[in-house]
Amino acid sequence: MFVDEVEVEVEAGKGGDGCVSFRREKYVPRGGPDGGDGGRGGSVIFRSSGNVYSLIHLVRRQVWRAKNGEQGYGSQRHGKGAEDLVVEVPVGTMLFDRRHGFLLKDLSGEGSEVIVCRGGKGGRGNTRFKTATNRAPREAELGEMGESRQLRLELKIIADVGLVGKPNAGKSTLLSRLSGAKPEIAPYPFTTKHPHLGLVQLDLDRSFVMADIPGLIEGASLGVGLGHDFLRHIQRAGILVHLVEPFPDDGSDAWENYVTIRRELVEFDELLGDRVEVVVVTKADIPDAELVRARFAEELGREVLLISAATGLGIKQLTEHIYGKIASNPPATNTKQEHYTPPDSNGQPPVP
Ligand SMILES: Nc1nc2c(ncn2[C@@H]2O[C@H](COP(=O)(O)OP(=O)(O)OP(=O)(O)O)[C@@H](O)[C@H]2O)c(=O)[nH]1
Ligand SMILES: [Mg+2]
Repeated sequence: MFVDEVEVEVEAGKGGDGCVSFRREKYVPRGGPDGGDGGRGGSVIFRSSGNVYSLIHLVRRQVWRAKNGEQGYGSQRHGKGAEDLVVEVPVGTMLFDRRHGFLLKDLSGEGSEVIVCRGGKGGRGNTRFKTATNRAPREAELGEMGESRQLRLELKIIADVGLVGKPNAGKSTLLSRLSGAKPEIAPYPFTTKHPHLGLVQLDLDRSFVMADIPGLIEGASLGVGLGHDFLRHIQRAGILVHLVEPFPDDGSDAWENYVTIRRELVEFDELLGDRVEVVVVTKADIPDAELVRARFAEELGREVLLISAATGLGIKQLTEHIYGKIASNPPATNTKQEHYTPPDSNGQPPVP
């Protein structure tokens, strides 16, 4: 299952308590204080990893808690600090503080991390309270509580290229032909139920990441069909590749379909309307597909490509064409929706 939104609670560990203890040794009357400090509580860290693709592993557990620090002991032994709890999430995960509504961190690069809750400091043992006037302090500190937070995690895939188009346009077929990804493919609409990512390798040192999302239909920006839930996964794509089926089974017109999808993209996020777009007519093996391509080229006044994932026609040119565009259009990590003002002015500042 693919999960791209989840809410969890996180709690850092409490610091260990400081210890009250006095030296007891034979022949040493009134040995001084020797209580050690408590150890630090574990912090909770979120880290992005290229090996994790979904937030599904976070769904089953509601609270992510780091361990507490150990208490201090006599003979000036300090308690052990607890290990930090590291939670791995996919690259492109955004962490929001739910209570205050601000964006804590956008983990948009591989291996980036953020401490979401700091572990509590250990309390000082009574050794530390010894002074010239108080040689036998009976006081020690308690360990500090760890921070806690309610988080909302939202995954926005980061791909160089986002594939868009109506259901059945051939998006998943293209992705599976170009990469190792295995999206569902079938001759009916809404085959693909969630986004897929594929790495397209042109040669040894040229590659790009392509995202396939479920097909879009009229009203997608308002929630019709499956597309809406997934449109945000193309919000950050550097360029869009818009696939158009020349002669849809439902008898609809290819150009009208194209215009409809464009409208939905802009309705959803107007920045998508300005994103560089490569228009591609698919299923070139079907008679007269070339006529449809020519019509698009004329309407748009720019280059429109023609491919067949079935025969391989135009595929190499398409990947080269895409590669040429992505170098100057890297994935966006800051789109409109990510500038998010906290509704509550008392919001704590983000943890660095
Ligand atoms: N003749 C021909 N059929 C194709 C070609 N590419 C895809 N198809 C067929 O078109 C149908 C739909 O392909 P998909 O790749 O599932 O389409 P999609 O755009 O991913 O569809 P959704 O996931 O529903 O949005 C399948 O039956 C494919 O076999 C092609 O180049 N030529
Ligand atoms: Mg599909």
